[in-house]
Amino acid sequence: MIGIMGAMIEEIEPFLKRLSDVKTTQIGRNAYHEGLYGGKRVTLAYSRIGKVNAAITATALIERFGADKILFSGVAGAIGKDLRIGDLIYATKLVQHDVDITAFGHPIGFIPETGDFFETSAELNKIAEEVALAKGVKLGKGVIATGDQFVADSVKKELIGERFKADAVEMEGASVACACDAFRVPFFALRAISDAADMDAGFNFDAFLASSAKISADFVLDMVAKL
Ligand code: 4EZ
Repeated sequence: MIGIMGAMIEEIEPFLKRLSDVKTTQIGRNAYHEGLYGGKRVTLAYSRIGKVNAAITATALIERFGADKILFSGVAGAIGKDLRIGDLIYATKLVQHDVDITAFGHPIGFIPETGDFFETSAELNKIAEEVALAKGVKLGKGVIATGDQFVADSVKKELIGERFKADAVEMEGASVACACDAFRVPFFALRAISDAADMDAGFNFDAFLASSAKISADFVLDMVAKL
């Protein structure tokens, strides 16, 4: 079964509209929608915002619903200068930019026995490249930095960019990657840019959340058809 998740309802709504035979199960505070897309069994959920919520939902998808891969779809703030609102970027690896145990000599983002960068599935990334080619859409790839902060400050953004060579910033990806790594489940993370993580980020996020979420979801659905 393919697990699909987003953080916010707006990020999964474009999927929900196109699933058939939907059966919704409430587990605690989250709803999980099992359904079919192009004959494939998928389970769809939004976690609510942030690393902890996202790790919980990823774990439930794996442990309660039997997800053997997880595809994350949503929006992100751009760090890379060549990324525009609506552009797609998938993560080659992800890092928690807000983890700090530097007091023990570890670099920011690093956790003993866990590491810092989580790699995504080479196989799923290859399918993404094929879909991009077939659709004729531009698909960026790079490092996505995750933390429990909405970044709306050029100085903070540049710091994250320099420290991790990060191209985009959001609040869930690395925690889902961590859960997938822990359970040995292949992970794919796609985001469409909603803002540039600068002083206009809050305004642009509100303006472009729905349209960028749809761009990301449409792409992931084309991937599902190829899995
Ligand atoms: C978190 N998501 C934003 C949630 C915002 C408002 C109620 C993506 C995102 C993001 N995260 C888009 N732009 C971002 C930015 N500049 N910093 C962090 O995954 C909730």
